[in-house]
Amino acid sequence: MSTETTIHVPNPHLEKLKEDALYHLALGTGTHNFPAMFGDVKFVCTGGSPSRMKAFISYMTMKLAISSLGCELPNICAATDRYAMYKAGPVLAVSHGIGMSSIAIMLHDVIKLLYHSKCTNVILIRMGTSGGIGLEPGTVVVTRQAVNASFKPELKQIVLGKPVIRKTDLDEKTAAELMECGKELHQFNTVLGNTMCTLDFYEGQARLDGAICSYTEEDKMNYLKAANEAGVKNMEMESAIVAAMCNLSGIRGAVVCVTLLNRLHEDQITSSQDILEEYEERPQKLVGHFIKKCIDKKK
Ligand code: R2B
Ligand code: URA
Repeated sequence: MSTETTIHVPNPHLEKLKEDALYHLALGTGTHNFPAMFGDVKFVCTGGSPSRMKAFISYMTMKLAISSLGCELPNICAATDRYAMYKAGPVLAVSHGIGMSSIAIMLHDVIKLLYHSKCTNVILIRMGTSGGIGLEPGTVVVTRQAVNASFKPELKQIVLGKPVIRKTDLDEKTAAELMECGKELHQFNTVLGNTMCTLDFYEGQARLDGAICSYTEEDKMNYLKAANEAGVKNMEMESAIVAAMCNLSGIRGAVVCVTLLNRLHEDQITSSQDILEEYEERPQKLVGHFIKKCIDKKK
């Protein structure tokens, strides 16, 4: 019996489209042969910045010993500067910008891209940065559940003016395998826990250093401690939509973020550029190890 999981697009209107223009990726089914370009994709890796995705794909090219004939891999979405996309063998790396609305648009287009390409058994992983709660900076957090600002594992989206609640659990098996990879690498601390996904970096994450702040330092500390007691290990701005959209489209979703600071001690990110760059490489190393292991297992 086949155990292939296909991409699910729960949208009956798509069938009626003669051609599908993925506007924000500057790709379309009328102009590009999706199955030929992307049919072998098994891992979609996404992170905020285009340059981080470019660095990640060169790292994966080396790690998987994929020949690029000495050339830099091209940005597949070069006709737009909204997002950047690179491909090396079964790995697709796409940037997502900052925040849930930015990543949601990219995910709509990438999920349709995978569907039109007839991809199967796809794993999607967000690799990013975050603010830790009670963790040593540089710790890598593998997300179990994305939670909202009230620490609930749900995402409220407004559709046709009404709230729609979507579940934000991430794939348990992938999270466990990523944790196992953290142990094998043994290069930095990796923990499993809940990630709070916010709409804002400043007031949304209880900072005192934004242009606007409507609470006291005591309010801030009480909130962060309550988050910690509810199992929140870190805060960032995209995990909930990754979880919700992967759940709805039959994709195994994961979120792996390094903590840049301990929010119980500080609000501002003041580590040197060298330290921050080394921290940002950690999720990539973990995900690179995971992908290589998955591929080696299939051989
Ligand atoms: C982490 O870092 C960014 C904000 O600086 C945001 O994209 C996130 O989730
Ligand atoms: N990204 C966030 O969203 N918050 C932080 O504190 C650091 C990075």
